[in-house]
Amino acid sequence: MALTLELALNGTTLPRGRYVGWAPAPGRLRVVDPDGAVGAIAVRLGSPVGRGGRVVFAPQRNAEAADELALDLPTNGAPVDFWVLGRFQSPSRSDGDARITVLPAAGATPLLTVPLMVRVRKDAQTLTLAERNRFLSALARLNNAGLGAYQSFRDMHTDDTNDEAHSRDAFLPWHRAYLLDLERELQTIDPSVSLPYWRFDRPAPQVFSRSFMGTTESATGVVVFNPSNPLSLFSTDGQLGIVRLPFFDTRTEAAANFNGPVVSEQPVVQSQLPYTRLRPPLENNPHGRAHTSFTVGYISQIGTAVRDPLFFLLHANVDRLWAKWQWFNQRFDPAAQSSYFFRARAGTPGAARIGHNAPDTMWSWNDERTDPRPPTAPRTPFPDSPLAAAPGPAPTVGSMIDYQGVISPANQLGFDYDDVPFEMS
Ligand SMILES: [Cu+2]
Repeated sequence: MALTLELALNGTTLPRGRYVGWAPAPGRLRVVDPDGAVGAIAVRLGSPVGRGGRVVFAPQRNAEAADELALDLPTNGAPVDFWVLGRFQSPSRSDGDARITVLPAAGATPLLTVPLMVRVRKDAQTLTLAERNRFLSALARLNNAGLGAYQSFRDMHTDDTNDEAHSRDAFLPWHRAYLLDLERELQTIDPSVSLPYWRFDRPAPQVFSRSFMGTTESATGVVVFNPSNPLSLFSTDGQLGIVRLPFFDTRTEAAANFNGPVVSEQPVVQSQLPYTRLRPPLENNPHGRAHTSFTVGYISQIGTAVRDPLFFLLHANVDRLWAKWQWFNQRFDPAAQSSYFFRARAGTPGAARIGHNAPDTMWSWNDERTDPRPPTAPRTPFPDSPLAAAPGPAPTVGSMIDYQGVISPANQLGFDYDDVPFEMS
């Protein structure tokens, strides 16, 4: 007989729930065996300083978070709820390298220790070798030398599906869902993986190396990998390899095309324009310019871009810019004109093309295959997550806006960027 406690994270006591980002995750603690104690047991939650991630705690979702939280646990087993948040700028480097300790009110010996991961999307240039290799292995397994589910991602981003995702307002929400779909697939393979982003407004020599996304060493643009790089068997459309010829020097320069370098991040993030006026310039430069900073190759054209997995690192940075703009300007309300171009359901007067209004579901997770939608729906349904109920099997455009659950906790999508905090309005 001993005092026994049980801690649940994200609604489960199983390891699959032990991942948090910057947004609050629900925690629940209860006494399983009081070992003869009666009434309530006073404990403190903490997260020890170590080499990895750290978390902070809040008694309510909208309360200030702190390094410690005192709780009174009823000995009758009634659960006590609290919230766990990754400590901003203290992300994990590996699975389970953060810890929640439950300490007695007095004393330093934990009654319970639970490992977890502060898992956020990071700058690809800053990944540890282990982080990089886990990402590459998961990506290569999703591709499975051309036989895996990666091909279904490639099949949903073509010239024929252009209208669903580009040149209109759902450009950002659609690609946010697309990235999250891929990331959830990668996390099914290895839950410690998150999608890294390529900061294309800075030199990223680590990213363009033979041991990461590969280098281009001739005018053919054929990408070269180390033989040990899992991506060396990367195949799409039944063809081995990637073609990518940069216009800029990948060792020393930010992305640039013949018109000059991509716009830097600050003016994008700090723009106070409403969403409808932010989206077109952002889609053009930096997004379009980053794509066309490769003069030859898959990534420079919409119809072939996803044949190069660098696409997802590029788009993670586009999505990060939007997320950072949302945080900087507090633009999380899908029903506000400043956050998104909210219109009536498609078919009613004044509505935009179907798939671009906030209440519309997005192809191809919605299984809609009749005109004006494309004739196939390769990614139906949207994958679920052990950490977030949203966005559900057929995400709407609007479901992508409040990704941290700032306005409504139920909207939380379960991802964060290393440099974009969670902040209540
Ligand atoms: Cu696209």
